[in-house]
Amino acid sequence: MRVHAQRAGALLGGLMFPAVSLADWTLNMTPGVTGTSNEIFSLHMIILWICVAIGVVVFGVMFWSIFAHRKSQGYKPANFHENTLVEILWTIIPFVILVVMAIPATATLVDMYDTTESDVDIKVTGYQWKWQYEYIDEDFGYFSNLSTPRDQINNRQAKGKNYLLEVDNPLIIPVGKKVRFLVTANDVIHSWWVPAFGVKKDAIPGFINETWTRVDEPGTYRGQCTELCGKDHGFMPVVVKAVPQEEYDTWVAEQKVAAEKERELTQKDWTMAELMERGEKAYQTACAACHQADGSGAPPAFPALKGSKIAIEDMAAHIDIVVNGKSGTAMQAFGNQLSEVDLAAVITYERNAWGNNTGEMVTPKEIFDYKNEQ
Ligand code: HEC
Ligand SMILES: [Cu+2]
Repeated sequence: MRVHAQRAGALLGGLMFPAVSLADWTLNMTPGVTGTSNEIFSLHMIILWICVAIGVVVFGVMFWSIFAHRKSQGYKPANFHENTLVEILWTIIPFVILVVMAIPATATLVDMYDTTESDVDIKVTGYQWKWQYEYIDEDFGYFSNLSTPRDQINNRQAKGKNYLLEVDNPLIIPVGKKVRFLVTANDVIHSWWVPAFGVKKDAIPGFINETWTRVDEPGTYRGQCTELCGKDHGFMPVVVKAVPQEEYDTWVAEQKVAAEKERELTQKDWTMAELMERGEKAYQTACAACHQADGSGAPPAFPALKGSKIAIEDMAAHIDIVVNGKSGTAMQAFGNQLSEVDLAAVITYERNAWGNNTGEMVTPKEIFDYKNEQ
């Protein structure tokens, strides 16, 4: 009740003293930072003012007519049917208004759908519950996971400034360049949305939707998945960092070197301790959402891995379910989502953590061979 009273008070205050509270009480949409978002914003304003003008004229005439011709003034109601002139007017005027509104709206839509002549192409894939970004012309890609600590989510820690709007690896794009996004999904329908860009595109398995943006101001822009996609729908934010071209070029070069290093790591001889350390990290980012940090799962939906038959006995089945997933369940195929090193590490981790002390390890090479045999 008190909260409601406070909010009502704030609203009333806001209406009475707009200047004072405008800073944190904005009723209007925000114009965003791209050409498209600004076009959408001005379209919204034009249409809004057309509606306001129509409202003022229609209600003005109506209230004035009612008032000026009231019964106490001795007016007698007219009693006629069909007036061709009036009927033609009230058809033509709205028609003209609609056409006037459709012209700028169509121009904006045509512009939004024009994905030609892009400078950078990025494939965006929605997963339960993260985004994958692949730089098509550059031959590398990565996953972008929520980075808000579980302790904040579970109210064991105060919530941070960008609570649920922060990720480990943001999408990096150059400023002033046309960036084309090819949007799709791997499991269920998601939707990639960055309000400041005026970009929102459904990510549908089996389809590729295109959209684009050009950001002129360097900065960090945040958005969210905006299609109800399951349990952690609210936990797959979008973070885009627009950086100057030189910075972007350096970053791309680094990513390519890192991707090459990762491929080399597959051939290295790994020790148990190294795999366990890496496996724990990979497990916390990729698996803990369902199987929990301590491997206890959330049965019956998500099985426990601690003491699970697959995790302590059948090694082949263990590799198979992690690499290929299990169709028809939430257990997705991680074969393409994680590197060979991370796959080997996470499987080794599961076979030895939480008292699953099998002492067995899987090497990245074995995973590499396993994948190639398929
Ligand atoms: C989106 C939720 C989800 C995520 C994330 C997830 N799993 Fe699973 N996992 C499941 C479900 C559901 C099953 C049960 C499938 C079935 O019905 O057999 C399962 C089963 C398993 C099993 C078999 C357990 C058993 O006893 O049957 C293993 C092993 C496993 N997952 C490992 C992993 C690993 C490793 C990761 C991270 C790389 C991971 N899972 C991420 C949902 C998930
Ligand atoms: Cu989603």
